Amino acid sequence: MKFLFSLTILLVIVLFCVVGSLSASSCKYPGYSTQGVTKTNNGYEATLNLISPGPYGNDIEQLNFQLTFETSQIFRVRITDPNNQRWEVPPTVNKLVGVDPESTDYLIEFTNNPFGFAATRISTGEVLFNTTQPGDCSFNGLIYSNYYLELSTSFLESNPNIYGLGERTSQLRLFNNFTYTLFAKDQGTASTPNINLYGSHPFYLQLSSSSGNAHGVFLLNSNAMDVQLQPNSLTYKVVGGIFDLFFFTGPTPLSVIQQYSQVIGTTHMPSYWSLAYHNCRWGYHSIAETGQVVANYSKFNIPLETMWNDIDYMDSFRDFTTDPVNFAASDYKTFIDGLHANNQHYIMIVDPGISNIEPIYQSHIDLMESGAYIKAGGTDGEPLVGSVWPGYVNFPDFLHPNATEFWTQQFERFYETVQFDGVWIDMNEISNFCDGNCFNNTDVPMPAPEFDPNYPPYIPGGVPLYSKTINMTSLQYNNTLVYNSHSIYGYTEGLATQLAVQSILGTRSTIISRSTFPGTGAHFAHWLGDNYSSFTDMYYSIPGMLAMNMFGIPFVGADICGFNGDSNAELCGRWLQLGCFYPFTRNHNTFLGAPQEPWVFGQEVVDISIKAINGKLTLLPFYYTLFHISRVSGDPVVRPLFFEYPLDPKTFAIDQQFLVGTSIMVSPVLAQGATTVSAYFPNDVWYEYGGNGSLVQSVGAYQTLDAPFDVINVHVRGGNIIPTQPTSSYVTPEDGIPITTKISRTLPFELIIALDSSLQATGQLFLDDGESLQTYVDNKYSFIQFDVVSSTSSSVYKLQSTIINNNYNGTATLNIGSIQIYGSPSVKQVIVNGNPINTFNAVTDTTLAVSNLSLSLDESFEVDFVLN
Ligand code: MIG
Repeated sequence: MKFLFSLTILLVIVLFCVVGSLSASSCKYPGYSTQGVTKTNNGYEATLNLISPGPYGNDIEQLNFQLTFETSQIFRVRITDPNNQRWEVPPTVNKLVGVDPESTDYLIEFTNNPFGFAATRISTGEVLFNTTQPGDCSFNGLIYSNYYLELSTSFLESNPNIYGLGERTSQLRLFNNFTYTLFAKDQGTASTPNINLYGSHPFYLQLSSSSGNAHGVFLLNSNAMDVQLQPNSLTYKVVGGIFDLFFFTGPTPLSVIQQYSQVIGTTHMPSYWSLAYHNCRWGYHSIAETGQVVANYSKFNIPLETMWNDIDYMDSFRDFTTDPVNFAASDYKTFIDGLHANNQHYIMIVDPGISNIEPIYQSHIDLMESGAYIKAGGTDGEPLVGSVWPGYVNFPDFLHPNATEFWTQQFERFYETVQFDGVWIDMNEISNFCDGNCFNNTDVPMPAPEFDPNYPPYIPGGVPLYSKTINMTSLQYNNTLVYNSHSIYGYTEGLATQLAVQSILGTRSTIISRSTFPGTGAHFAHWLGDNYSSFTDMYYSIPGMLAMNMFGIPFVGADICGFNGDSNAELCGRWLQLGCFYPFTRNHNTFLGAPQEPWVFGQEVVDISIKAINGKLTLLPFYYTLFHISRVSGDPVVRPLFFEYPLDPKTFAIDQQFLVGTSIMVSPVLAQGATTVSAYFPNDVWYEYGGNGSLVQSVGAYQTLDAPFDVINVHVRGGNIIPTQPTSSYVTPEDGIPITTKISRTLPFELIIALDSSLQATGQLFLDDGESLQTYVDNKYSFIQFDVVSSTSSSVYKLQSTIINNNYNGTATLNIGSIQIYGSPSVKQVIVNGNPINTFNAVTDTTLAVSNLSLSLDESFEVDFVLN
């Protein structure tokens, strides 16, 4: 295969020599040619010359092509204009790898006229990316003009599995005949599926159906774009910037994401508490009402970790103010002090728009003094005026060097009144209630007479770019056209917010943003935006969350019980159960939505919520460990089934089930009225999680599982050890508040051991204080490895712990109280560190429970299970 491919290239080259400089293509848009590609120290470079103009004029005659080997599995291609500095995403966004590898897993080959490049996976000969225009002209050659760039690749196999290209509401595996638009926009997930939403993530993962190998491609570009998928090709149609592409050769889906994370940064470590249950709504009109909700959570014994307020708390919807009547400062303080006394937390919303209407207030004065505001194009630097909740506003310019100081100053002042623990940043696409510049339209003159950035010659998505946002003619720092920087606004706001909050709290910040861009996950988190209270939208939350995990934003979740519309007992009960498996678990509702706190639906939903939240608290050591692993290696926290079973085509489109880590499979009910669920079990060893830990008998097939209203089906994969801290050992004091993470993280651990068919299993546990900055870098953490080892011949299997790191000073106070073993043969004796014990019993023929242990986590231990 590879040989044939090289031969073809050779023939083509020979042909070029014969025909000289004449184009070898008779297609309309053959693109560029080169006199030759030069090998550099760690890659290739070439000068490209325009053969014939593209469809929109303003073609750049000469281009610079540069390919660098970043690592053995990552290479980067940059195509730039050597004579003109075009817009590039600021370097803060990506962390470059820049290692010159000694050998690479990929082979790069070129055609000179027209110019094209192809990357082959050396081990298999699979062509991963090939821009060479096909003889049938089914796609164009490279087009590179001022306001329009186009590049295509052909696929090795038709209709490949493609994932990514967000943000949108869509099934997990993308359609093969569809054009996906990428451009940050305030449109809710409840709108039409597949359209572009709040963030832009020009990354895709491609999985070969025949080999099970995966590779990934990231286009580092913040301009509006369409990515057109056809059965045999993928085409980027971008309205600006440069082609700056990163290629990841995998070959597993997991390694593709790890490699992508090497470029964009691995996740930030969330605070431990932020992984527990949050309650929010738009329409808690006062501190009294907010406080009543918190009190109700206590009254109904539902473990509430964090209470939120929406824009209701503000004075006339102005950022950094509080309503003097309904959220009076003294009441506010008393309320938050109360939360903190109960080990609960508080988060409120902040929007980017700063009110500029009379009476002018301090934040506006500060913004104007800082100079860090977005300016209306075509003026002498007048601030651009948009309209959001407070009315007319100006927007901070987070590319401006003064912006962070301005923003920090606002939060510092606000913190004197409101002692928040995290910040929710919304409307940062930027969302604008009128299109463009609604106050005056002074910014009509365009940067070039023939070019209106609101209506570029090619409009991705077909909708004028300024719709629902500010004019594309607006200017940020250094005369940056918002046309170019639009989709990184939320990302840059998040960075400033993170710095502000960290400096105030001195601990990890908890920032949840609506708009995101590659690199976001390294700094803050995301919720999936305005969904609808419907079973359909509950389903869409799963592919939404899985896609974000592929985009390096593992801390993500959807509005539980649904945002728009009214929820109901059945939907909310089901959604609470699913939502307690999201990494980010928050119930949130819209202003006019009927209340949807668990108790409004009666005791049954209250019970469901208690069980679901306790389930998450119980699993938090596992989730937290997954976040640590994600931070170190870039692994997703939740992932699609195909990540673990890339050779099983039945998993490729599954997005109604998902995995937590590699080892827990969640199969929720997503249909109204259903009391069973059809779940696929990949060919492996699976046990029911909880209950009796019974073995799933038939694998490699769909099974119908019982799913009464209060049950979400969860299974553990053989070969894994899951560290848990069951909350069942905690008794809520009669007049006290329900459990929070402050307590749950001190409880005795229970190891859930799911043995594989050779009686082996492995797992990890990461521990630290849950909130200090840099515990990993500063070596203030513990990391423990658990292994079950056995040899087929022996009559014993052993659980061993290995302390890999022991520098969290709370480790000694933690201990393992019990162990559950799924898949155990009959055991006659259990020996703990050499001493036989008798506190074990067979729950079933294959499930063994060991209780009354007290194995300190800061000492390694061994437990021997002697078989009958
Ligand atoms: O124009 O702050 O997505 O979660 O409740 C709506 C009010 C503005 C949109 C957010 C939603 C939030 C709402 N916001």
